[in-house]
Amino acid sequence: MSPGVFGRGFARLKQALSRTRNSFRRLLDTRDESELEELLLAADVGVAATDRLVDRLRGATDRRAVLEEEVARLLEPGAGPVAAPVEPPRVVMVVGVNGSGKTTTVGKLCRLFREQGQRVLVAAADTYRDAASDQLAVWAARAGVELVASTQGQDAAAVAFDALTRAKSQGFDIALLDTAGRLHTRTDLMAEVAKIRRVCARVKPGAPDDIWLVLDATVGQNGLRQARAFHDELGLTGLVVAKLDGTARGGVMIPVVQELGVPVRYVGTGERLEDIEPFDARAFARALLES
Ligand SMILES: Nc1nc2c(ncn2[C@@H]2O[C@H](COP(=O)(O)OP(=O)(O)OP(=O)(O)O)[C@@H](O)[C@H]2O)c(=O)[nH]1
Ligand SMILES: [Mg+2]
Repeated sequence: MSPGVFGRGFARLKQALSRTRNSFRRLLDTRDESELEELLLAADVGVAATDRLVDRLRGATDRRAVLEEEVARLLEPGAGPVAAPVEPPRVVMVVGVNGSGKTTTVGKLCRLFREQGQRVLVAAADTYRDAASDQLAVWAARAGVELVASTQGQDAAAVAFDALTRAKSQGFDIALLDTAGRLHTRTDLMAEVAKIRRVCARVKPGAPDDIWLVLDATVGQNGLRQARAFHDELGLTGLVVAKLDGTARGGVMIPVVQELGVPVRYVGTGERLEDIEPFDARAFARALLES
């Protein structure tokens, strides 16, 4: 297949996936099923997907093609950046554990949406960490979008309320909310993020339109636990998988998609503003398995 089929982002995706690809391509070297199981579990694809993949590989002749097809099918349900159209402003809340890549991802999304011609407002609803608002301000400036700043210790829900009110009255197309990192095991912090969500609905019924979890691809199996906790509390509408570059654990989203039904919307492939790709399950599977 020609390299252009999946567009310009494909080469970058492939580059970012190089370590994960090494671990997936090892699956092609063995027909020993217990070894296959071990390799798949080590790649963090989860028990259910491991069973399914081992099953499909049994007796397959073109093993690479079979694996590619199966990985694409596992990741395909609901995948991609496109979500149902909504009344503007589209409100997107970005959540996740500490250091997963939320603020960086929000910055990248600002640029992406702006390049699509959308008017973007971004809000610093992380009021925990020192200088969180300043960090976001740097990204907002790079992306060329407007910012609702905050100060440490301010009520994050109030920041969200102000931002959405402004986005609505000034005709923004999209409002992005960066939130504080929180451990999924801390019920008080999970309650706080649920409060931010409730406040959004007071400004715009049904908001947030999207709640995306930024999942750090390097965390492995713990990713499913994190995603489940956030999903139970908030009802996630998508995942952004950050830090795909430099990890061999890029299979981490498979159990999340399979077991929680939360689709992947974007992947982060580096630390720069432009290092983000809309997720395409077929391109991902191809990038993962082609030599
Ligand atoms: N290599 C790589 N690094 C990333 C990516 N996304 C984020 N990072 C790095 O991850 C680190 C944390 O990023 P932040 O965006 O500050 O993470 P955060 O989730 O906002 O952190 P808190 O707000 O403290 O919870 C930074 O060093 C980023 O450069 C990515 O896709 N690839
Ligand atoms: Mg942050």
